[in-house]
Amino acid sequence: MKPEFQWLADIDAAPVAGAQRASVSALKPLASVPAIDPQFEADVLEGLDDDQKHIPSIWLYDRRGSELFEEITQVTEYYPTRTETRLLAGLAPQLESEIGGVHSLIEIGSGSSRKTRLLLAAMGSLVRYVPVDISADFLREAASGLARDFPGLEVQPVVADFTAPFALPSCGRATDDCAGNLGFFPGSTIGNFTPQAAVALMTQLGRTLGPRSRLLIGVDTTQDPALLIPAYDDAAGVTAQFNLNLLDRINRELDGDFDRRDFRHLARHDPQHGRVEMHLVSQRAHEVHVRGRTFAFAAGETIHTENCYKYTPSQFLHMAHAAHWRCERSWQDGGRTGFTVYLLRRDA
Ligand code: AVJ
Repeated sequence: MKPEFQWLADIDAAPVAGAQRASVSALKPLASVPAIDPQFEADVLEGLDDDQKHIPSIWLYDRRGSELFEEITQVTEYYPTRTETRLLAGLAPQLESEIGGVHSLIEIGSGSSRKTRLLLAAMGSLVRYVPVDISADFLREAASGLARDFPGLEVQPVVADFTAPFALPSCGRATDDCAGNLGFFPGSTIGNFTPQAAVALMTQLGRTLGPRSRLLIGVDTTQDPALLIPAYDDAAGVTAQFNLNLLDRINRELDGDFDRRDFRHLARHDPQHGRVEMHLVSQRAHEVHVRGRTFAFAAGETIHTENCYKYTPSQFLHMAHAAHWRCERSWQDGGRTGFTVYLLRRDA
């Protein structure tokens, strides 16, 4: 193995990220009760106890966080969304002839489902849309909007943490008819995962989607700090609000007493890991309480809240192969970002 891929050395043995987590529940049209999530509590209490305080980025996406992320996708400095949307608009009309007989589109971490419309409009063979997202209310709204606009389409939302194995709802077809499954994992969300976790996730998605299924996945490759830093620290401060919302969520759901004025948003580029990191920086020495526990902050101490890896094509293809996917086609942005959409196929 070449040194640049040394970090891939032991990924084959890596366990599925978060496999111990809660399982899927079907989406029910209930009033939303913000139940306390024991995993959230455990992640926060453990993460704040570490030398480098950290909280897994999945917890940024409550209702408010998902709304703020949608706002981020609209700010000028945030190039990934519009770059990927442009790529998808170009490739969508080619997909149907490229891959015939696709009946189900399964979107991983669906958010507002905006990019999905491009695919649904271009692929007449699709009869079923399965959006999978952790934010139930957000998912419900996006799903009902799509069901309204594509009346012939069966929409089957799944509320799930997709980092844990989840089952696809039955599509009433022969169980081995997976060649018609097209997974859709846009937004470079794969960048939230370390190389090991990304391979584990793609392996698990391959099992869920089934033999001979496909995966259309967007991956940001940008390494230029002049593009990256403003994208993760926009002038209007939307990304800062998104990051700080995590403190409000802890206060609300875990009896915390964070004062967001004591923290500042920080985005920093780590060229060695090829990633952007988001942190919340304590502005003074102080103590915070969560669930009756006390956590001390030094001035300048940070909570690491997100990693956004920018995988190069060779890194990404290495990971895809390790997860038993092969590349059928790819479409790369010709501009400064190098953002790439890959069409992967699972052999068996
Ligand atoms: C949702 C992981 C794709 O990494 O660009 C955007 C998250 N965080 N701004 C990204 C994010 C701050 C976003 N992903």
